[in-house]
Amino acid sequence: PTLAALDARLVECRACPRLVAWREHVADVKRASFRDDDYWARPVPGFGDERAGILVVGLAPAAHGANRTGRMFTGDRSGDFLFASVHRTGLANQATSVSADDGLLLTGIRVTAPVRCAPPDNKPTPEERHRCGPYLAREVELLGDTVRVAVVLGGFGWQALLSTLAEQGWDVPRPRPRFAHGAEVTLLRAAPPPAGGAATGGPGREPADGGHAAPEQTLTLLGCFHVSQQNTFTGRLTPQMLDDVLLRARDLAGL
Ligand code: DU
Ligand code: SF4
Repeated sequence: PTLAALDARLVECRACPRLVAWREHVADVKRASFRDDDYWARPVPGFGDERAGILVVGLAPAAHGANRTGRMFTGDRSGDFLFASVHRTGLANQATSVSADDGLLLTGIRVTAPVRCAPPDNKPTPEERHRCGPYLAREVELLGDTVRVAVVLGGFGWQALLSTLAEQGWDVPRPRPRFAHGAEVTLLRAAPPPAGGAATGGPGREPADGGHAAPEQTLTLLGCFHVSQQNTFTGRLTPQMLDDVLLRARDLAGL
């Protein structure tokens, strides 16, 4: 069970007929400025550090961005804005992200999305979100040892991540915490019972062997307006605002 194995399964997924049709249609039609590109036109894996302390959770691949380049947030204005900030805050080796082989390396941070195929109008349906959720759940699970902070870009990702975490046994309050720019919510998860351990301790979370259980795991969600042009061109999200969120994330992650 590795991230590479998860990605290998993910890129073969065709579970959402509407999104499969759209990701391939966009690749056939193309955008004039990219007419010489071979579009990826498949599900897009998470990208970056496999031992990340910070996970950035977006919405879904952009039709002519990640759906073209095959790398999350790569090849469009959203990615330009995001990676410039990731670089300014010391988490990337370069400020630009143009293609999957451009040499970009992320350190301490990873970028992903709750829906992995480009949706029409950037709007996945609730069913599509639900269907794709297990890929995010699995990714979070595989990062479990290291990830401390989730920077969540927009309300869609916020709701999707909270659902995923609730399913994985995190204590997510009801009613669910609301998305806002600057929202900060720390969730706890009790350590899972030791695999194959003496299951004689009865119910509850007490370790059966008297104190060798791992400490509770925590994950802090930081809300941030999405890096889409709707927000960045209008000044609703400024570079400084995003830098501040990423610096806060670094702090919380101990990076
Ligand atoms: O081939 P690989 O070392 O598993 O890396 C896959 C992919 O992730 C590559 O494009 C570099 C990127 N990456 C990164 O950004 N930061 C890391 O710490 C490790 C890999
Ligand atoms: Fe599969 Fe997710 Fe793409 Fe749906 S959105 S086809 S579940 S990868």
